[in-house]
Amino acid sequence: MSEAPAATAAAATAAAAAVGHMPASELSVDLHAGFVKRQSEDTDTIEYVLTEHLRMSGVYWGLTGMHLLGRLDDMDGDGIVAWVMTCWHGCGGFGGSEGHDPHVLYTLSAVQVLALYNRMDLLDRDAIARYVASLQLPDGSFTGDEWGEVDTRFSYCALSCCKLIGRMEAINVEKAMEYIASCKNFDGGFGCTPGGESHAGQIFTCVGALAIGGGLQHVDADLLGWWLCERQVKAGGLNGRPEKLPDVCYSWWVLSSLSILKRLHWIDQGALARFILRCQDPQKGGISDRPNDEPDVYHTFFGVAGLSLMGFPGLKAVDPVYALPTEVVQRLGLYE
Ligand code: GRG
Repeated sequence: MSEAPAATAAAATAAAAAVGHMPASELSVDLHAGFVKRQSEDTDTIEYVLTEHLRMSGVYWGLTGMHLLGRLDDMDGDGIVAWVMTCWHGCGGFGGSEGHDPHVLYTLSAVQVLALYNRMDLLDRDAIARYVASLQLPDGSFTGDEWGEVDTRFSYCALSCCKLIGRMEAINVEKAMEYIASCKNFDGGFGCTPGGESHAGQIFTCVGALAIGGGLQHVDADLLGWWLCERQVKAGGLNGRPEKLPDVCYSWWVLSSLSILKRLHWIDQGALARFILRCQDPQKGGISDRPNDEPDVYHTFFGVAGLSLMGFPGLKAVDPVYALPTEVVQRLGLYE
């Protein structure tokens, strides 16, 4: 059911133009930059306390969002880099906050933050590679930490991390690809473990990991592309699986996967962009999961990143595989 190349190219151009021609002023860049900065400074709030365990990823979301908005310089880069290094453990992994145990997700987030600031020189790449390799099981899967939970999210984190630090040889990439392929379902999607329900978030991790490890031949791009574009609901937003509510974060999980599969134009990008723009808080800034909900840094980042993937004017480009600004990915030579 592949479309003829000429029709595909024409549809892609038309879809990109729909968003690329929207007025840049519809995205409240100043308000969103102010929102992200305040979230990092207001350390007395209940939200700040309750998110301590995942701070490293929160910092990555906030900073990548700021970079895409062209406002990374508003942040205290030196202070952030110093804080990241306080979360490092001698075993090679990073914790989610100072004094927290290491985990492959926070190790990836820490590496991503240092990549954003071009401070990868601070990393002990061999120690990180040994830590990530220690989490791989004989079937090719990865645990998140020493406690043994297996999930395709951790496969993505491991592969992305090793690629960013230039240590792919530390892990068994072929087995990693085989394990992810074993998580593929009849509908073309992927779950957390073999037989797990297809979910857009897991699909990003599997398609992204397969892209990094050279295993995209395991994806049925037409079947999965169809499942992914079925995620668009009447309001224009995307859900993560059938019969669920739309949520701005799926603007990333779904769209990045479609982009990797070169099928971004299979959804109505104009309608999705308008849905994301309706989720902006016009008073305090930030983007929420759905219109009129409370904004947070997670949805702000994934909303901005989704708009960036669709070519919204004024935003820097984001890479769909690494979820980092294209200029950072180019600087690291990840596609060379
Ligand atoms: C570098 C971007 C990046 C990611 C690192 C951790 C990870 C790798 C990816 C997470 C992928 C994932 C599973 C995302 C989904 C998150 C989410 C919104 C889960 C909610 O699930 P439900 O079941 O929500 O509560 P629904 O929408 O199905 O009702």
